[in-house]
Amino acid sequence: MRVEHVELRVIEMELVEPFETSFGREEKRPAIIVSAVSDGVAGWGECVAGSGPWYSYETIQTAWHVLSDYLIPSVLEEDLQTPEELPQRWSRVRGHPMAKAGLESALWDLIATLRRVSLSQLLGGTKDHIESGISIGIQRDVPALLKVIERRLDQGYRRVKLKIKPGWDVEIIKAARERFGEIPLMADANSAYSLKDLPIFQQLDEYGLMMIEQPFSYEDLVDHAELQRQIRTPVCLDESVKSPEDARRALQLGSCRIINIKPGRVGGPSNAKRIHDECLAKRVPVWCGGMLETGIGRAHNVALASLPGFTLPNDLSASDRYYQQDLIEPAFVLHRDGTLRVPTGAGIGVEIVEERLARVTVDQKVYTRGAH
Ligand code: OSB
Ligand code: MG
Repeated sequence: MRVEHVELRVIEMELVEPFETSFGREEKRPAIIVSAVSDGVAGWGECVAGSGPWYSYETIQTAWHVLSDYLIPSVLEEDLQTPEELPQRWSRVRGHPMAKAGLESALWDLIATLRRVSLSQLLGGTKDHIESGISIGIQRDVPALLKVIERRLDQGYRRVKLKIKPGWDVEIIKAARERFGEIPLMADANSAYSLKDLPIFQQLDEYGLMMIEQPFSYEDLVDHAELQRQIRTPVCLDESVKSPEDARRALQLGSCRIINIKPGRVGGPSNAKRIHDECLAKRVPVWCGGMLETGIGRAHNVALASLPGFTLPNDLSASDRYYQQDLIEPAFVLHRDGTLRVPTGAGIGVEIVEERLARVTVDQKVYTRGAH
């Protein structure tokens, strides 16, 4: 495939409600939307780097730089057979998985569209709907949290994930259990604790959580393994798994029993699929995480989550949980059985509403073959 041009757009989307985690509170979600054109057909991707280096070191500006100066020139200069070549081709660029994933995902959509197959089919998906969970941020107080949980359960979400941080942990899990009984419940700490906090995890261990996500440092595998030896609740890694190699090391060390796969965090759909394949072979359950994506990134994640190893509910909620008006049509809606449909049209299978995209665009640049 010969890519003729690539376009980057920085957008800013207003969240329907602020989202607070142990690393901060966000009211707006910036993103870079990537489009790549070949034979007059466009493929679309989304780069999930943040406004600041909080979840990972990548930001909108670092991703823009790496895309503009290294990744885009490489796909404009050299034709490509399949996007699966890209992790190897880009291995000279150390790190920057979110920048890589933004462009690689646009190329997956482009190839699927050119071949007139759905992205789910191209990736090897086997499901026509995926289980939807909800990630609930830190709230003002416990009564406010219980109200949010109740509303989300009424809407049909199949699993509730509560963000925790020191001072907002055992008490809220206890309150949720007392109020809602044996609902599928889990906690996500976004690296807010260390092994010194073992007693907190021993208390949490009494509440039958499906898993505890990323309790310790974003760089750690060893202390997580120690924690997993000390508690029954499965540890799930998010931030600590940035590549297929990290996933292999984490499983070898026993650092977790479940992996949250986010294509942005692991360098793109090819690496995400590799981690899935290895986990499936080793019978390690996986699920697809989210980064408050617009419908473009969400459509990519839904296609990925249609692979057979995604056996746990995903952080893929309906469009209206994030944004008043999504950038795509049709929007993702939660069905009464708590699932999202996997689009069947070519590529990501949703239409980009360019007029809405234009309204949220704050910066834009086109890169053309031979022009740099
Ligand atoms: O840790 O999973 C996380 C959102 C932004 C950054 C990190 C995380 C999250 C979420 C939201 O939990 C998941 C979603 O997109 O629904
Ligand atoms: Mg997480």
